[in-house]
Amino acid sequence: MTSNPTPNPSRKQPAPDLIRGEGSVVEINFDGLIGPSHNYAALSLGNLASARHAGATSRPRAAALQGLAKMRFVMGLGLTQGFLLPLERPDVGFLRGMGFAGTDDQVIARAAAADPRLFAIACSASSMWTANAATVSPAADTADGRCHISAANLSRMAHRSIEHPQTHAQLAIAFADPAFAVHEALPAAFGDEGAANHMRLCSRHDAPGVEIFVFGSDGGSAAGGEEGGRFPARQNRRASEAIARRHGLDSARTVFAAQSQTAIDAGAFHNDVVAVANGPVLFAHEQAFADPARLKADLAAVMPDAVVIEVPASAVSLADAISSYLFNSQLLTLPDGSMALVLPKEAEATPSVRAYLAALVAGNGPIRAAHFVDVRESMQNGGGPACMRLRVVADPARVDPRFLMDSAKADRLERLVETWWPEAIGPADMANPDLWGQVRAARAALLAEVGISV
Ligand code: SUG
Repeated sequence: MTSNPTPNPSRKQPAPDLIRGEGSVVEINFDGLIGPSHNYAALSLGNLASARHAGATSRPRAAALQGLAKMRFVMGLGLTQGFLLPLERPDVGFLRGMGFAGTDDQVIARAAAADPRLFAIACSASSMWTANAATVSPAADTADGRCHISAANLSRMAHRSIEHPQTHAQLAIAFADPAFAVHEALPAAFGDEGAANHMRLCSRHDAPGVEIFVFGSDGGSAAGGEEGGRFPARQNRRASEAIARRHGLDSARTVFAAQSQTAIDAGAFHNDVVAVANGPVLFAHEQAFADPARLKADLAAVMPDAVVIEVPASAVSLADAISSYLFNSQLLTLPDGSMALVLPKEAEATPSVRAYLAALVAGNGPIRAAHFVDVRESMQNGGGPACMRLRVVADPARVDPRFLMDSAKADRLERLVETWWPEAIGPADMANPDLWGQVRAARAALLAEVGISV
């Protein structure tokens, strides 16, 4: 873990026309609408929930409705909600690149018959976890006063590495306004998993913050302790540094911290499985970071009013934290200024976590409430509430409104999901051409409903 106290000499004042007046800039949570191909193919090494559900039957319709219910819940707290669309699945362009030819239907049928594992990669609905879509640096942190958004290459897992071209295309539409700068993914040699390994502390969302980049290995070299653990480290230090540079961050307010190998080996494949930040609060497990004392000292130096809530292993073991997804929660500032956690129901069902949370919200700290939501279908693939959202601090008026949610749109999307999404996908269904026809028709109906072609 390091922080570089040298100020960035190229730092300029934010362009005033790009930063809107106080109050119009808010945190918007962009959730991934869960796609009709949601299934349990166990494609993610090191993700224990995904491995545990290998070959289970998924319920895409229930999954998407759970996701929409979570969005409604967050809107009900008085917050602004957005969404991103599921990607084209099966990814016919990817399969063509892998040498399958013919009409789209032929490409799909040939790939399914020739290589079921490769076909599963092309079918994954993994873009639902939008915390991995991109890294976002709000305008208040950047040299040019724009909100910078870098698509993540997700290069460590094959099924995720094919997401970024379509994700970037979507981000470029949603954030086409000059208030934003949308960047392509970094080269694949430098693994980047987006906001799942990035945290931001600030006094308020629209004020300059401290951005914390958490990495698992250096990247870009076979030497130097690369991939020495039980499970792969997905985020590279060099990728994090590149993102900080291209976003024009002030190096005096940027911190790089190593994940602990213990956490990675216990199944914390992303930092957001063991830590979450919001406003001045960092809520983390004591075993999340390689050098927690150094991180705390770095934060204290750059942000004296930072509040670190460190959960000791004696209260919640790393294993309980990871299986319950205590930290993979949305830590939100509500309109009244208080903070609330939106957690998965699995956290409530874990006795050590339930007891910890009861004491936490009863205490005098900044976190005043804990709410539990049912996102079981996503959880079974290792994605909790925090994985399901990408936070963008911006004026909603600058965002393409087609990507913003309201309750009438949520109603329409629920009807659409009930009509088009497959009810279940079991392992035997994967090779069925009818299923893939249904999945493609479902996405087409969604694009028509929201009026986006991407
Ligand atoms: O990359 N699961 C995702 C879960 C991502 C969670 N995101 C965050 N922690 N921010 C992953 O491991 C499972 C898909 C499968 O196995 O078929 C999957 O990709």
